[in-house]
Amino acid sequence: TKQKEPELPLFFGWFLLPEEEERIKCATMDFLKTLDTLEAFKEHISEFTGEAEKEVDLEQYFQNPLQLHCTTKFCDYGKAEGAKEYAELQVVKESLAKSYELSVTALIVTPRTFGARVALTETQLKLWPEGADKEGVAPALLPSVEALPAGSRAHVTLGCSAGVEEVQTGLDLLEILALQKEGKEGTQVEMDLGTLTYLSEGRWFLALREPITADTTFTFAAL
Ligand code: ACK
Repeated sequence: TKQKEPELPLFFGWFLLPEEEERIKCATMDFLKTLDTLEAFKEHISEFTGEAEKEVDLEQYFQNPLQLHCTTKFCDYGKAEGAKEYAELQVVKESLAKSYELSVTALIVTPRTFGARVALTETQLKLWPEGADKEGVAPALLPSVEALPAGSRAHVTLGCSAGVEEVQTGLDLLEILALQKEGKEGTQVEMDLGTLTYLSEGRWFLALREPITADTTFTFAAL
């Protein structure tokens, strides 16, 4: 008789503990509330609204994801390339259900997504699949992404605008990092939380003065 293949999840990743989720959501919402009142932001408002002068309430603009997490491997129930190989890695099996502290070092806001950049430790990078940074990246952006350190795409999606999928957050983050590397930074604004930089086409990057840490569990999405 043929043995049934073990089923693969939608994705593996670090999932924020419920109390941590609340704390991160509050802190990051406060930032959104401040951002849409800044003159520098209002100057570029049309990149969000499609027309100048129109106001935007960023808290309403972004829809919250169900559970805050940092994806390591998107498996798509086994349909994604390398899904089975990842699930079978010794380090993955050993790390399941273990606790990890993630460090958020920056926040990004674009007309599509709102996200937190995660700086992975050496230990955490062992769970970051090879090639994950460039998966689904547009050919034009590939050379810049390949020049970034492994794990550059690591993030927590905090919200997406209507009709945008969560996968976009990592792509927006990579684009911003590539622009920064090319020195294409625009207006800078000092905020309580850190330095806010504008990177054209409605892209904003807040480098946090103090990283925000979050306790997580490494596991897979049950859905
Ligand atoms: O914010 P995220 O990392 O973006 O969390 C979700 C999670 O998997 C479940 O959908 C991410 N995701 C979706 N599709 C892909 C993909 N093709 N490559 C990498 N990550 C993906 C999404």
